Amino acid sequence: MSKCAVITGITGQDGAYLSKLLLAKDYRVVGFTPRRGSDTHWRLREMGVIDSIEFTYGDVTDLASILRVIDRFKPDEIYNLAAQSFVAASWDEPAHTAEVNAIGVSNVLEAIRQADTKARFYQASTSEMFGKIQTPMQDESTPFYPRSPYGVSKLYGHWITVNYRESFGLHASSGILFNHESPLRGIEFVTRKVSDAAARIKLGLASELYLGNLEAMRDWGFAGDYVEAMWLMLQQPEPGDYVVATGVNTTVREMCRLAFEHVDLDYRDYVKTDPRYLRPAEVDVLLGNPAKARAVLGWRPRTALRDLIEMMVEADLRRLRGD
Ligand code: NAP
Ligand code: G4F
Repeated sequence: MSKCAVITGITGQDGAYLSKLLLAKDYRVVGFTPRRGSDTHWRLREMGVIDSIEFTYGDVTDLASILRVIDRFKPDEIYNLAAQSFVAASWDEPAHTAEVNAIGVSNVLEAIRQADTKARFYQASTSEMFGKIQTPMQDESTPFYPRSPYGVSKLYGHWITVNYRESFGLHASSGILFNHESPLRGIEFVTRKVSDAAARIKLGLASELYLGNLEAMRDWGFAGDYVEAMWLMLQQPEPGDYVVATGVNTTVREMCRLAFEHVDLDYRDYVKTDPRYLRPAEVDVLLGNPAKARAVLGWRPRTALRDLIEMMVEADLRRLRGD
């Protein structure tokens, strides 16, 4: 019999890639989504999976809605991707960020406990928890030092996952994923902001791009590769915590160079800085060590940054041309 997976945050970037992966593995995929005023399903449509997903209304801040989805679908696996995921916005809405990213996780775990189900649980943790880095390369044993309300809220989500695993024996795993991008990335994140701008400028639809800190370094990978690691974590006999990263980092400046070079432009002619995009506290550098994911899960990143950025610029060119 095919397995059933519930995905919170299914309408986000990772939700779209994970749905595609699970459907290809013959899962029954249930999307747990809050009711929104506007259409939030564009990624699932672009991915070509929307008609294969069963949707149910729910919000991770509402324990009853999680209990209801567990009772109704009896999932084998629950992937908690729901979040207020934009770091910059977390200083503007710290309480909401905590409600979704911290209390929301606690609610899903508590629902699993109360329902007394054997459902396996995945928590979408993040390299932002390392923040002001304590070691040049970060792995599962690196101390955390979050630098934003987002990072702080995610740290609660991570530790409550560890705690429910240790307290109640839940098969609950925490994936500490470094930045991962794709053509389905939200436009507010820097890679997509750059790929969209490079495409617009190439097509004569824009003439400049304003960014914040060009010297920040991130370990960027492809979302399509990273969702495989999520699934692999839940196939292990024992739950655990895993860093998922490429082991290579790059500045925002160099990422801009790659994007503009792909359309035969020099980023220095178009990219300007604006203090509006600087953060109250910055995460200057992140660099992950995915050795454990490689050894235990057999997981490897397959997409180099240049290929990823080119894929994103090409997708934005197609969208803007209406192809
Ligand atoms: P995303 O595109 O921002 O998607 C977040 C999803 O969460 C959206 O579907 C959103 O729905 C949903 N959501 C927000 N509030 C909710 C609530 N109260 N109840 C239920 N759903 C809610 O994020 P992503 O890039 O796919 O990332 C997926 C997860 O991985 C997030 O938890 C993120 O923090 C984490 N993460 C991401 C990265 C990365 O580089 N992408 C790295 C590490 C960790 P609406 O759009 O309708 O609000
Ligand atoms: O693309 P970003 O907004 O991603 P950030 O803050 O690293 O967070 C993303 O990755 C985390 C994993 O580490 C996730 F947990 C989180 O949910 C999210 O997906 O910014 C990347 C870097 C930052 O240093 C930022 O200051 O780019 C710098 N940056 C420079 N100019 C900019 C801009 N970021 C954005 N969004 N917009 C700019 O104009």
